[in-house]
Amino acid sequence: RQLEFSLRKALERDELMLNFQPVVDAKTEKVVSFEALVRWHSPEHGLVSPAKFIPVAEDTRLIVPIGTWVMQNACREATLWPDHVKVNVNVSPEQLVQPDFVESVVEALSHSGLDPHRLEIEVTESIFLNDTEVARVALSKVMALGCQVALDDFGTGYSSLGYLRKLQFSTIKVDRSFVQGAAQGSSESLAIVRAVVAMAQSLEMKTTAEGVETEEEAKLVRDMGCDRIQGFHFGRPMTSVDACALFDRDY
Ligand code: G
Ligand code: G
Ligand code: MN
Ligand code: NA
Repeated sequence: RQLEFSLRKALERDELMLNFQPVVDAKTEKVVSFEALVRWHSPEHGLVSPAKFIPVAEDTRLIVPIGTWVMQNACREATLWPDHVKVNVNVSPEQLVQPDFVESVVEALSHSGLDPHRLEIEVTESIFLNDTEVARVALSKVMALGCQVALDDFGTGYSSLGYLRKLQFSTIKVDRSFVQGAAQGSSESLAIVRAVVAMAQSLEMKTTAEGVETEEEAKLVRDMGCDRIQGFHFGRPMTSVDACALFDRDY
């Protein structure tokens, strides 16, 4: 594919960029973290959405060097923010099961000087479909370094809940389909968000509501007990310069 050919060159031609989307505390609405989201400005294809090129990268294993690049640059960027602000980095299943994954995290932390406690890795339930034990061991090792691990897009995968007994995730991210469904009055979505929040609380995990676009949605998820909120209402993915500028104000 043509996209694949261009993507192979993207790293060496320096075409990838990171954007950062704020995650706020549900009560104080202050920024507690930024999620790093990769962007690709291709001379041949224009601005390509990660929803389009990440799957290509995963199929071709290009996700490994791209993921390493994202990890290094996200950690370095986070050192420019106040100490209480974390960085969330998405990690694909294929990346997680590389033998040198843990080493690459250690390297990103040591090169940047970022405190491991300020790094939260985001994985989806799909990591528990294949190579379950390899994934679990890799995550245990990064947790032992002091990093946190969040479960992204929770409820949209096909995995069982058994793995929740084996790994102490710091955070469950409630997928935006449930958040927006609940806000539109779907009683099923409401019930699901409530159940996820209750489950997270009893497992001593935090919840982040994703895809919050309006004040009403923010109020709803706050009232349902979500700890943190992410979504266009509090900030779109932005450049690192804009992310830093937020701290010149009252955050
Ligand atoms: O930023 P946006 O909402 O367009 O992202 C679309 C998808 O791409 C999301 O599922 C997001 O998790 C994924 N994505 C964005 N950046 C990264 C990244 O650095 N690594 C991986 N593995 N996925 C990413
Ligand atoms: O899969 P993951 O949760 O990592 O994906 C993050 C994606 O969600 C990014 O592409 C980001 O642009 C998108 N996103 C973030 N906030 C919102 C929102 O409020 N509404 C919608 N529709 N998408 C959002
Ligand atoms: Mn994510
Ligand atoms: Na998500």
